[in-house]
Amino acid sequence: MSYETILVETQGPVTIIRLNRPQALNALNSQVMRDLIDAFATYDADPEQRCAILTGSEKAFAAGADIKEMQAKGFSEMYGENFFQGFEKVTATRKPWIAAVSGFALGGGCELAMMADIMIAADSARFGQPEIKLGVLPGMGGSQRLTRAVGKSKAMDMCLTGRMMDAAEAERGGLVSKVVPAAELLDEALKMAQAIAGMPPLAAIANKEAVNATFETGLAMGLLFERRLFNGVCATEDKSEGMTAFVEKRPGNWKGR
Ligand code: CO8
Repeated sequence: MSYETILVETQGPVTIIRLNRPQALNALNSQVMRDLIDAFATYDADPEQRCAILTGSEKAFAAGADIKEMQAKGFSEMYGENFFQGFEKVTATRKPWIAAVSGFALGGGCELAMMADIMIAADSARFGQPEIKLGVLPGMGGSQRLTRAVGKSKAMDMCLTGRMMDAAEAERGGLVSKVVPAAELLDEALKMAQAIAGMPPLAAIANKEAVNATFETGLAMGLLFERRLFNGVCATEDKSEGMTAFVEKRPGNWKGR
């Protein structure tokens, strides 16, 4: 499948999606959104694919939503079209995916990266929510996801000053899981993706659902949800195989059921 604004390839069980609008530092417009929705849905539906990576170029993961597309839109157009609401479909991806960020991840770019299950940063990465400088505010979840990731004070600092955070600060703040040299970013992301792809697929989905429940529920409901998921995966063949393989001191042979 070929797309206008992204490149997609598979390496074994890993789907690699690369934002590809170099002329605009991968700014996100409606076409990018449509392409990403389709690519993530295709990944999610393919039983051979077990983990995905979303990445950009060395200079930019994505420098934000496309300002030129938004420039002339007032309230009526934004509200009427429910502009960019489709990005919620990307977050509905059930299988795991990693954002591998190099260079600028600003505004909607930072927000898109924060939709990922795991974020890995190149040492060149720069994160920011500079929307205030345009007279607006984050609109793709940044005020919520950044605050949950780094806490109120740093999120306020980022949103109110519009400054950029480098990769080291992003790691200290808990925004990214690790920082690697820029030249090794894709290799490191692939290593992680291959490790995830080697796990029992239903357990991967259940783990993702359980961690994400933290953001949707209180502790008591979250614990109950986790317990029910745990009980549920105990009905899978992969659970029997996983525990038997451990006892027999051999790797598991996953069936995905
Ligand atoms: N939108 C459109 N075009 C962009 C964007 C963008 N966000 N960012 C860069 N570009 C374009 C530039 O216009 C330029 O194009 P051209 O060559 O035609 O002039 C090209 O990319 C290269 O950019 P620069 O020349 O500016 O490159 P520099 O290396 O000098 O600077 C920066 C790089 C610092 C990243 C700079 O480009 C910049 O500040 N970009 C804008 C960053 C920004 O403000 N992002 C937030 C955008 S708003 C947003 O994301 C809101 C999300 C929520 C939407 C929700 C809707 C409901």
